[in-house]
Amino acid sequence: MPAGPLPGSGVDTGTLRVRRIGGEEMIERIVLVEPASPGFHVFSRYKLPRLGLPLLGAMIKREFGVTPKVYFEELAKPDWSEIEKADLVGISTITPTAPEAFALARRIRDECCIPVVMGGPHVTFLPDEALDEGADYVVRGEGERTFVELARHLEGGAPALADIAGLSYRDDGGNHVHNPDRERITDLTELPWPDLTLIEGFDKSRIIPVLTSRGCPYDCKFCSVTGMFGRRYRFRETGDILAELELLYARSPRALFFFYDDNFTASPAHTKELLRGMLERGITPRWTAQARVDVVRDAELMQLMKDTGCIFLYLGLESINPATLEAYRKAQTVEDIVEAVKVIHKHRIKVHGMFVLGSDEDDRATIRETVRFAKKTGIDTVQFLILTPLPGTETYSEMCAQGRIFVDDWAKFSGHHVVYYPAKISPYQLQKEASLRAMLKFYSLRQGWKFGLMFHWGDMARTLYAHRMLTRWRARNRDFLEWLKRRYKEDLAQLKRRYKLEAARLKGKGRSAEAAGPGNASGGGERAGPRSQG
Ligand code: B12
Ligand code: SF4
Repeated sequence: MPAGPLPGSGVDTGTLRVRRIGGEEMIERIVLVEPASPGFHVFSRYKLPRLGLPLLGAMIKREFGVTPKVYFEELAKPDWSEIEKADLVGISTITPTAPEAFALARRIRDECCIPVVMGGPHVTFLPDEALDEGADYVVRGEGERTFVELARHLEGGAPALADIAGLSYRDDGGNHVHNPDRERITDLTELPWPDLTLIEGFDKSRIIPVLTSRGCPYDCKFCSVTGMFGRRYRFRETGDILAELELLYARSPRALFFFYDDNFTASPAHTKELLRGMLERGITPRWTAQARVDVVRDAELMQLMKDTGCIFLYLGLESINPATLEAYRKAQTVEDIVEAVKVIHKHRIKVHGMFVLGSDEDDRATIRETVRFAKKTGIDTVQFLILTPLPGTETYSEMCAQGRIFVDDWAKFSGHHVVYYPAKISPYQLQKEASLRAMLKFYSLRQGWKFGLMFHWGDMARTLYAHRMLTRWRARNRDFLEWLKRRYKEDLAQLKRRYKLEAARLKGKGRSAEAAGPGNASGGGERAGPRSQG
């Protein structure tokens, strides 16, 4: 490759390396990395990679005939010598893993001079940040085609960078360029199956992820799925899914299959066709999936789910506060939730309830009521997440505009930390109530031993494990909790001062308060933007 700036990278190619074979550049060695989660979550025990990288890996194999290395850091740390030898490194990131992803990108930029491309939901919505933090290229949205076109470009062929839809990069002057968005893939069946065997260390995994659809027509305010994959369901053909399942089941008959779809039963007709096909072909692993509460409206669907081996359903319950459900635009009622849990249990399938606490309609009582509700309805496992303004969501845009986000460490945007000012409760109280009290109440030691006395060993193990993870989480996050507490005290003191000044002003005695003005009186700028304080 001729020396000089690599088109679009803004980086001198005297240093960026692309292999030259027979006079042509070749992208031969590709390394793909998904960073580890920055902290514990209730799934920490299971090492679950997203499907983006094994899918891109399969694409690269198909289009270039080369086998990339895929590292999911929770299973295997990337081998640095492989990275040093690579022609292209791809890093995938969601918001909580962004700091780790950026650190890796910077290290590769500084030490190896290999082109780094980043993709995934976080950088899709904030590509400028990624370009500033070590990425040479950012692939926004669905990455399959954009990534292949970029690799072809880096080999010295067409298309030109400016013609690659969905790509962001730096031009020769170092300015950020964002090409127009790429159309989403209409026929998912044209994609290869994610190649899980590419993931280092995945052979020991007892959970097999499968994806049958993309997109979601609902538009929950806190969710970035619609921005990423669109508001229209796109389904793979049933025959294609069955063929993939057959292969995976033959390979790992004892594994638990996890349908990663945001709503596995989005189209009951499709799902029933798939489940019937599974029964006919004898594909009956234990499986689990994410669904909405309306899954229970179709009795035949529920029966087929049971018959094919469904053991657990992950339900986005979000809240038992009707005002919150409305504010989230969840399009479900508390009655729907109660009915769903009842019917699913009738089919001897367990329920994992996912709640999002801390809307502007929630206060301490709502959170305590939610725990009571979860216990009373017999939900088997729960996740009380804290509302998190994730880039790409309306919640994020709204809170940024209102200056309510006060944490600038993306690793804390995990659903386990309060990063914004809630409306009816202080950040510290929300943190204490939702991530500690609520979770510890649900996963109490007492509950664990109770399960033991009933010989429910699985429930007992789950409860005790969750309890242990929570106490470890509390120990690891002591500094953050202390910091929030201090802030809470400072906020209270500030409020008191404001109140006093206002009262004095109203009584006509507050000449000094008036002189200071409302900006000074409120301690102006205390609610800093997301990237201004830690
Ligand atoms: C399975 C899943 C999980 C699993 C595994 C998670 C993991 N390893 O991170 C579990 C249950 C553990 C989980 C947990 C969490 N999750 Co989750 N999860 C998903 C889910 C449902 C599917 C992921 C998937 O495989 N998608 C399908 C593949 C094909 O998409 P993809 O990986 O994004 O890849 C495509 C593009 O992004 C792009 N791309 C991706 N990487 C790269 C890299 C390169 C180089 C290129 C070129 C392109 C590219 O191309 C790919 C193909 O088109 C998604 C929703 C969704 N539909 O994606 C949420 C999702 C990823 N999760 C999300 C969140 C918020 C979380 C939690 C924070 C919530 C929580 N506390 O439970 C935790 C955090 C975990 C962590 N890692 O820190 C958000 C992330 C949003 C954001 N802005 O970051 C999503 C999008 C859901 C949402 N409601 O918005 N999750
Ligand atoms: S939370 Fe679930 S139902 Fe709501 S938009 Fe996201 S994927 Fe769709």
